[in-house]
Amino acid sequence: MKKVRLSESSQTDMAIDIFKAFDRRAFIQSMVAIGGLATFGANWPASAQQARKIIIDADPGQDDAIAILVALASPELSVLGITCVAGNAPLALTQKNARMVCELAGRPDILVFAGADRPLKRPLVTAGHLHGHTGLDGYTLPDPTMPLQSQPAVEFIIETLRREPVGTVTIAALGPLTNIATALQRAPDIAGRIEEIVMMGGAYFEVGNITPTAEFNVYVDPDAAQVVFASGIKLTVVPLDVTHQVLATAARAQAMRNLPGKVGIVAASWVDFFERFDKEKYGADGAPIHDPCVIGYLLRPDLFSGRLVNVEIETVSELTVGMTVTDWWRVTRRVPNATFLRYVNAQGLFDLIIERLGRL
Ligand SMILES: [Ca+2]
Repeated sequence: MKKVRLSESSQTDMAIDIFKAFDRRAFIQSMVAIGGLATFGANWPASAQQARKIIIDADPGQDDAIAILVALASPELSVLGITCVAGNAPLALTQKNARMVCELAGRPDILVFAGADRPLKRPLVTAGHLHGHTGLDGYTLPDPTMPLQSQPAVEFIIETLRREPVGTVTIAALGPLTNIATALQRAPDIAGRIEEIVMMGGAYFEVGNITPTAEFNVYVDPDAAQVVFASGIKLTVVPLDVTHQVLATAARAQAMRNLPGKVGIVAASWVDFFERFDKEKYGADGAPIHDPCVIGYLLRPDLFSGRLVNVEIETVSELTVGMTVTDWWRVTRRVPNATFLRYVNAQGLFDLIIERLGRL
């Protein structure tokens, strides 16, 4: 009997059709059957395991702030430190905002470090139009009293990775990759010690949100992104393709607001603040909640699916600088270097985010 072998592209077309036609369980079973998409469930549930050690590298930012809150509320994660970078707002604000968020979570013991105040090779571009003058507009929190660590962020990253056993520290990257790339350039030995980098950044099917082809975090420092994508480190990318499915609808924002305690009200106020811009921009029912998807992936990888593919960063073209050129259809022989996520169970993720915010 003659065997019919589906081409790669028809397999994936089938995947997408199936995704549209059936519920998520049927979709995943189909994916596993045809080998078209990988799903991730091996690390869950984590409650029975030792807490996973993470460094959060961030540029808070309202969505960074919610991500930090979810991480601090999650016993499956041990936050070794928060390293701040310029991005959504200048560094002086992002490091201050990170400390305000830790105090909101009742965790003034968290170590917060200041890192790069500008990209590797380019002038800083911020997103004040989205995040407001403070980077965290929407709810006025008291100025932090917990200290900023005197050690520079890059030194902390290097020292921590050299101190901890090989393969036991994950980096959750929520902003431009300047700190991480600088650490890798200064101490190449740490590349082999990082368990995984899970980053919010890039876009392929959803194209760009700061230029027609570029997502903000990669656009701000494409040279740093290039260093990270070429590092050989296990890399998981949470692109706009995923985050644009995770919308803070009115009902979800209300669920945050209904939580007992202050944290839910603050988080809902942040969502309200940037929602007005995003609603106008995308015409969707609610703003995408980008950075919490990274923490959500660390907690519940089974909610996501994607593909191990090659991703290259455009650093030269004026037209498309910062583009994550993703070989989704595997039309080149370039070596796969990143797991590029594509689908998420958005309601499952939101249920998790709200449940965790409710613990604070
Ligand atoms: Ca961010």
